[in-house]
Amino acid sequence: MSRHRPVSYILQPMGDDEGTIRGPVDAFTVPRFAGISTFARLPMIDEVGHAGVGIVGVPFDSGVTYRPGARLGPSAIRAGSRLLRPFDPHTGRYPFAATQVADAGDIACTPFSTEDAVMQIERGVRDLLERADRLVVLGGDHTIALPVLRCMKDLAGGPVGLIHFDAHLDTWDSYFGASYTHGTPFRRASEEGLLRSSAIAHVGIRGPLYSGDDLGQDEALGFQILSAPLVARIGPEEVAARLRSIVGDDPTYVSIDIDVLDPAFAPGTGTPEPGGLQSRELLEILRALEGLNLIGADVVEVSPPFDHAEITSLVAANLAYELIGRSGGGRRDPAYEH
Ligand SMILES: [Mn+2]
Repeated sequence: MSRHRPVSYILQPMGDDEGTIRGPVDAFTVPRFAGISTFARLPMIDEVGHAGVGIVGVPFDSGVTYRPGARLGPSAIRAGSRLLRPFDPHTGRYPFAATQVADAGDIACTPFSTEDAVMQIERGVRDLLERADRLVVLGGDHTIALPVLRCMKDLAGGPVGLIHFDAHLDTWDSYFGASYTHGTPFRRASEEGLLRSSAIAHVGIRGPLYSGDDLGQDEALGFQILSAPLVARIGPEEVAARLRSIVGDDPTYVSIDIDVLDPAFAPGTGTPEPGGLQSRELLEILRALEGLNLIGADVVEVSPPFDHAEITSLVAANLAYELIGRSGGGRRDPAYEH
């Protein structure tokens, strides 16, 4: 069958059974700066029917308390993902080759009502889970984690563990009387019974709080905290080991607020806090979480208007790449020893 295809859709066949899994556009045929930006230049989900891992954007930022702009996150992360290559030397695997990974586009939601948007996002994620086994979600502000977690609970058949990378607790009760904001998703998720309270942790917490009681209220929900100074002290491998002992082998959701990174590594975000993780530390923690029972994941709070030279969207794309690797396994290169 010879059918004309636009040059940007020359996709590399991948997988053991050559051709059954469609990989990214071949960068040796079409330069990285050409063509339409899907995540990592992967096919759209409509082109493959069903995906083992779907990448979906949620361009919503009406829940922010400081700088806006995360609604532009998904498109910037896709642009930042053009440099990703198909082989991951840290794991010896091709993360796009064990299962079909595809870009599922964006979930459209209203920017004018946060309550309506939360419902629309939940519906969108539920619909998408008919077509994808696992999701990596690109935000958007952190509000979006709540509707995603509602769907994760149903996907897992019960409350899920949570590894939450963030400068902030995001377990506050409300802002200006509003329950659904980017500072409250994990309080709501706890109240709704979406989380296994014995298997939830924050990583990278730092900076000033409203009161000393913030930590007490957070602890009462069950959260354990691996603060940013602690991460620097014990290192990525020990952080990952402690996280594994907290969440165990049961289904776990990973939520990455890009502000967990120091503003030097992620300036393009809404509520930056000095003293954060380095990109290298966070990437190494994610690599060391190999074997985690990952039910789903997000990367949120990338705000391109405050970014410089794509610093933030580049690291966000690489974090999503690691999350895809932890979601689908990836096919090992038998010839690769390192
Ligand atoms: Mn957050």
